[in-house]
Amino acid sequence: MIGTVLCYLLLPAARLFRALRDAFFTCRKNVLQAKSPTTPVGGTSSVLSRRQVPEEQEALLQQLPEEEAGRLHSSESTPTVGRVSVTLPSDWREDSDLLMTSLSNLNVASEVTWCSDQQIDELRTLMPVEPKEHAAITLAKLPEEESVAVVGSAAWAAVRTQTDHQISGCAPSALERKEENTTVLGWSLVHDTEIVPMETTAWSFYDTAHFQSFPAETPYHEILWRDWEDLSSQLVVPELGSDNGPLFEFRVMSYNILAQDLVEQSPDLYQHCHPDILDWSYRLPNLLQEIQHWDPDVLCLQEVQENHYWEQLEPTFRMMGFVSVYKRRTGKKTDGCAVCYKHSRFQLISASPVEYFRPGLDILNRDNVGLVLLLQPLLPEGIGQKATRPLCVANTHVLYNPRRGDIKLAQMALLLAEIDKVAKTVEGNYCPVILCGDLNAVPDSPLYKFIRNGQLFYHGMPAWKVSGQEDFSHQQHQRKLPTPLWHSCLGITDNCQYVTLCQPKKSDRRKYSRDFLMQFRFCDAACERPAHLILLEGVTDVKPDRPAHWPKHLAVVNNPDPELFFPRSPGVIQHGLNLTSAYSHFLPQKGRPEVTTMPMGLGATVDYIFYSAEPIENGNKGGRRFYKDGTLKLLGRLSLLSEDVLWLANGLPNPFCSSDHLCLLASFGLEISSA
Ligand code: KL2
Repeated sequence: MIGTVLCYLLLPAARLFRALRDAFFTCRKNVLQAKSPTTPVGGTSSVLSRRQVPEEQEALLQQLPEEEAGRLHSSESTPTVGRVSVTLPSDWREDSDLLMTSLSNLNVASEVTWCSDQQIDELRTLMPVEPKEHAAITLAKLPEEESVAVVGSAAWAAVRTQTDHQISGCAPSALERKEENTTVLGWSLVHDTEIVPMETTAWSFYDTAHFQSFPAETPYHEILWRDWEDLSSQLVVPELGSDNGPLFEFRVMSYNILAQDLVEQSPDLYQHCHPDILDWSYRLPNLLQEIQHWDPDVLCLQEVQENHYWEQLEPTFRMMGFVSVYKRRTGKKTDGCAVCYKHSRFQLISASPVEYFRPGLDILNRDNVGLVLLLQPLLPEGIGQKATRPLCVANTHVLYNPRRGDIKLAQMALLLAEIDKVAKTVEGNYCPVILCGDLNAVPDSPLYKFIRNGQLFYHGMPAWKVSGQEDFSHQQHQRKLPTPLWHSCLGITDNCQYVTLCQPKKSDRRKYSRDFLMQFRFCDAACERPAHLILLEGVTDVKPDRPAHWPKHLAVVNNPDPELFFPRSPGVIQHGLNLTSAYSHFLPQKGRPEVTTMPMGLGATVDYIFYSAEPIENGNKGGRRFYKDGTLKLLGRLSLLSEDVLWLANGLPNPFCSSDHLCLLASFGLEISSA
């Protein structure tokens, strides 16, 4: 009996404990690094950050035991990254709260197949604290309201008393939605009726023979360690002099969270994963905790499944203090993009969904979408008559198909045209722009260069080359990019601007192309017989028949009144947004490329955070632009990983990272000026 308990309960429990403790230290260290006050720019400017002990967190700190609060405040502390021995008794006591939280879950779990009732009873007797107490704490409910109201400073409204198991350093909120009986708490998320396999899987994974194994002594978080890179000290802003103003600091996350429907549609892509870790009930809490942990102010998500958005993500984000905007992909696709922003930090000016699908246009016949928000940063009170420029945030998930670079470029052109419209001020310049997304193109591919250099000569280019995902040069038939890339009826110039916005109307010189006029042949107005039309038999008494394949709507949907004739620049597309990447796509310390995803075990960067910068004059080498920070300053970022490191963790997703992409996180400072 004792042997059974030791083998089946205590050893797994010890491993579980080690995993939780490691997670605890990772969490704390990462947050301490990420949230440590930013070094003043050039030693002169101050960074106005709510992270310098914001009110909500201060209140929380007061609820924590003193030593925990002290640890949270201290940015110097370098926690021991846990390689915890399995000698239970001392460790058990030391972090019993953490362990108890997870062990208590076993008591409410109905599906713990490897634990008999008797074994659980015996385990209970080992618990130093009455388990029900913990279960009650873990699963305590919010007031029973159907929709969870945003209360006060909503982000932390759900935090209860100091008896909560707040893991210091983690965003200390306990979130729960009654309907799902789901609780986010520290690193463990628990269901009322069913144990979420986070705990079990996290350790039992080590023992599963068909996984690529790595030494059980090396916990996931150590393998997958991501440093916070503080870039603020590198900021040189000499022209601003010594009295440059404070900055509005905010963090932006871009994350492709892997829609569950896509997992289920392409199981072959995830054969390397244990089925349990692909389960949405396993992935959701992990994803939420990761987001909660890094605590972004702006969150750009891709592959957000619509039912998960409305039933789980949006309500949870609301409780975390986010306002969320969602755009589902067109057609039968069930996922889409979401942009969420903290309502304590931004006010929405406008939100523009962009559908790339345009009926009748082959180059835009896919169901991808984008979303462009204009946000007004909310400055803290008491800093006088100050203001910042609005911030334009765009998010997209571009077509995957590696062969169809033509479509990818056209999709990007549509998004850039919308950004141009949203971000352009009355004076004709742009407010700061942040463009996030999964672009399904690698760094230095033509698509990437187009965004970064503002220009692409594409004439005669094979379509597969655009994204750099795969080499199809050996194939006999290679689709070439058409010139011009898209039809004029799209109403978008080769500078990626809506025609109506870039050309004043000259009605006397308006010309319509034949192609443009032809698309009106079967429009509703054309099919309706004017009441006063003289009846001529066989001429004006018949309706034109719309062919079945003919689109019901006009190709131009977003742009009701385009100038229909405008000059094209064959073979070249441009944009004027001056965007550069928050990431360098290279890990200098490792001498390896950064990786944001691992399709079929091959690491690649396809996710980006681009931001507005100022081009350096004469800094154009071979078409590659060089930038310095402008109104928007890159203050830091969460380091990415290399492919070899992800291999050690069995690729993506794995028990620790619950998407097939890594999240990107960057911290920015926006100049504040006198209003
Ligand atoms: O690479 V992705 O994964 O940005 O994470 O975006 C698409 C692909 C996503 C939405 O279409 O589904 C994945 N082989 C591999 N992955 C595919 C394929 C495919 N043939 N088709 C779609 N996806």
